[in-house]
Amino acid sequence: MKSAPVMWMRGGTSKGGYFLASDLPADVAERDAFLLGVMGSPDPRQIDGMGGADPLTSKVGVVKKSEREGIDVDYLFLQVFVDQAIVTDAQNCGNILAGIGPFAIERGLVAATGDETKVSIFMENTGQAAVATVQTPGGVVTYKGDARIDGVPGTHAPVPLEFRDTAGSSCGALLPTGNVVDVIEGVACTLIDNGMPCIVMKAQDLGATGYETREELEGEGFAAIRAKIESIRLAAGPLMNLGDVKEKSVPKMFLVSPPKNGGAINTRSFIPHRAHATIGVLAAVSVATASLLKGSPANDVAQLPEGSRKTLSVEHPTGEMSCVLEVNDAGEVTSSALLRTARKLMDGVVFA
Ligand code: NQM
Repeated sequence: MKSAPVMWMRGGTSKGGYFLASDLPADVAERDAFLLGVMGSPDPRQIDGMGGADPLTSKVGVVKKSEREGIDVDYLFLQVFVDQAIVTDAQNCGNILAGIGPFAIERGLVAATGDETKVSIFMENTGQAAVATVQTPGGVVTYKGDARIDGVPGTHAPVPLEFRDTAGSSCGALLPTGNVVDVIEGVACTLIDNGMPCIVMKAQDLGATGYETREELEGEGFAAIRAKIESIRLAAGPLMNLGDVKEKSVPKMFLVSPPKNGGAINTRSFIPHRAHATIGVLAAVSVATASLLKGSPANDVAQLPEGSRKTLSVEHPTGEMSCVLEVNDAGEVTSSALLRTARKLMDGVVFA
């Protein structure tokens, strides 16, 4: 297979190819070989493909009409590595998720229901559901609007996303080791999964400030800290029920510090080797959840609002992401909601 219909979209602060499952080879090896060719991987510049030489722009959403009760479409996320010949479904992606509702309506998998259309999406990577609300004035998807998210210039139509029961999405439990804190290589870590497997550590415990720019995090001056972070990640993978994570894009690694701009917590993340320009969606939910756990490194630096419905502004290198968390009497997060936007960039045929 050398070509396939595709829509290229920005979803949140990520970008990638959106395919109908029926337009890709059913054989996984064949599909992955095709997608590597589409993105131009492996190559740090992805010069011979559509990828943007960044894991955040080397992403794929595969969509089909769902046969599940109460669900409109099934969404499989695939991360195409930039400089290695790896395509993995071992992680989900909440940013690419933001484009799934509009794509499903545009491709006729879901009918618009008025000025707004709710699309329920089964996330195949983690076996959980999300609901996206898409602006469809006059029954047609619009990408134009007044919503602004940090990390994306301008304003666009809002795509609110709601999640339920994301705890243990990939690790089987919110805290896969049963502990709020595990000390790995002398560093206090929270190993947590509320939609995305994450390891949350205090920046200062690694000798960082936590306020570095993406360039500083990826620069020579940070190499020793990056090596330490990777060795913690490799040790933690099996403890999180993820097995050997050497060739996996999870767990994501977080350095947290006190908020600087009136938010709840400040973050810098590695996903897991490149530094994130902003923050992942489900990763933000997981870190926000960690900040609620008494005795955790995140709790130690966080400024938390009161109440059972908490809006936690998670600061990141280029702004913040507000997570609305519903918390039950036991202090557990039962649902989360975030605002994203998305935009159709092109619709056509891609060649591998
Ligand atoms: O955590 C990047 C992104 C993500 C993932 C990554 C994401 C999420 O910003 O739900 O959105 O962690 O690889 O697209």
